[in-house]
Amino acid sequence: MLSKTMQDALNRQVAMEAASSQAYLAMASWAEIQPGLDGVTNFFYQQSDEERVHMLKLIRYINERGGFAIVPTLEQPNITFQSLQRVFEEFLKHEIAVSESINELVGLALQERDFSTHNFLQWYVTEQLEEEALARTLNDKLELVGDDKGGIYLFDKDILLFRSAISKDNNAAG
Ligand code: OFO
Repeated sequence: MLSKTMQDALNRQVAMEAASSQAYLAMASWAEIQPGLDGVTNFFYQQSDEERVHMLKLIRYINERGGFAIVPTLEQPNITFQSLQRVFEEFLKHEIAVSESINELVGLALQERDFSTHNFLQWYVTEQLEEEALARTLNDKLELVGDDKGGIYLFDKDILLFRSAISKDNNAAG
């Protein structure tokens, strides 16, 4: 059975994953109305779907452990961006905040001697490692490209390949 403290903390993470899904959905929608950003658009639609899956995993886990998962109210995320660079800076900032939140949860699970939750959270630890690495790589690439239109064209064309390359590397390392 989950302690009340652990349940509340996991429910806060449910809200954070839901907010991530909304934030990335807004990025997808913004990218979709910019000319020529099909790759970025697909990337953020996929990213948004993944965050929903992360939220669902938490909901199922909380209920499975005798708790009650709360479906959260959502605030409207940022819906417009000054540039592609701003979108990816925000993406990285967001992923760093999620990693910090997961680390807090892991610490709490240990403190509560809740080893099932500690074990469950390891999946999120690995996922965050991957997502932060991906967000950093994409920011580095955009910095190299600057305002060069040809570079942005190639970035957009290859963005989904960068993601699969990073998850392959991490799976091989793991
Ligand atoms: Fe939920 O995976 Fe990153 O944020």
